[in-house]
Amino acid sequence: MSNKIQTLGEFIIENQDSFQFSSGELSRLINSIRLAAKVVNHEVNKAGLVDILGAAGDTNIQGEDQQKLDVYANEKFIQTLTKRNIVCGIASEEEDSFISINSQDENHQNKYVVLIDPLDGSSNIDVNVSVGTIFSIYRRVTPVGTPVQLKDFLQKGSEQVAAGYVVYGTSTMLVYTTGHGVNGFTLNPAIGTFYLSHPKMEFPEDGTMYSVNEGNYLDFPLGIKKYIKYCQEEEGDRPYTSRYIGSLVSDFHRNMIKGGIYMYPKGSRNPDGKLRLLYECNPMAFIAEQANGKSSDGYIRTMDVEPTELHQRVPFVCGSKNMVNKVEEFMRKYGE
Ligand code: AHM
Ligand code: MG
Repeated sequence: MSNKIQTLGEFIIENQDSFQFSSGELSRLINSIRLAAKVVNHEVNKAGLVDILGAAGDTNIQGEDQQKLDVYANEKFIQTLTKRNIVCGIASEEEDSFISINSQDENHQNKYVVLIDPLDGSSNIDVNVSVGTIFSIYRRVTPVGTPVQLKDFLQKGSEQVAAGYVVYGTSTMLVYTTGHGVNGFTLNPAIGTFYLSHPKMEFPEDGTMYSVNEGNYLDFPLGIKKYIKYCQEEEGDRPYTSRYIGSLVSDFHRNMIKGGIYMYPKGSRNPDGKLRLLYECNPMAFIAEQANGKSSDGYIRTMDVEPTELHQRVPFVCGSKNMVNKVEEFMRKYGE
């Protein structure tokens, strides 16, 4: 093997054979996401120029309407996946219902559906803080050549074929898994190429960081309150510190590299938690497990939760294995 740094394109081709029943379709799908991510990245990076280029809702100098970035990202991902004719269905945080692609065409043999949060953490865009894209890929359960149905999307997280995220941060990274570990690729913006920069990413088994919106503390289940206190209390040399960006992808990414836990528990304002099972929690859970981490709703494994609706919310606790185990221990002991 040469010492040449691998590009994402090369990596996808080289690893194609490791997919069961590989036909190149999944590789093409990940390639399309790579392409759309680059387009969205370009736009996200211009967000700070809003005073010069005009804010969302304005008309720019070319007479084009300026769009909100989350709407723009949604359009770009959907357009790319639709035009290249790679998937049979898409569900997005930005769309009320799922989209069926080429549903009238019996010859349409595509077998994958994608669930996507095109721009998560979008309240951070206006203030130049990292945002991300999250995606989750399943094999459809209904026959190919027929229109997709809701049940193609309402599959348990454990059925995912691939999942990943893009973090538009100080540098832009695409991190994904196809069930054979987690690899991270950093974009070289000068030439528009992603390079394998973080092979075989893993959560440290123990971490020091806890990420939670403590503004909601009074609302939290007792088990979570006790866990936060456990992290805060000076007893022995507990190493914990708090880090919360409020952008799931960025908080997760940091915790995976440094060791930590992300929590969005239920509360009276968010009785089922805030985050969405199908395109926020499950893909992050798949990545976490593939990276030696763990994810649960405080009691049961995120990827074992039975989905009942497209935009379903669940409590979410995800990160270094021993930290998630500790939260589950507190939840069992103290409960709600
Ligand atoms: P969004 O899908 O509306 O962007 O919400 C998801 C985001 C996550 O990225 C982040 O971790 C969380 O919401 C922050 O919520 P809060 O502001 O309540 O702490
Ligand atoms: Mg979101």
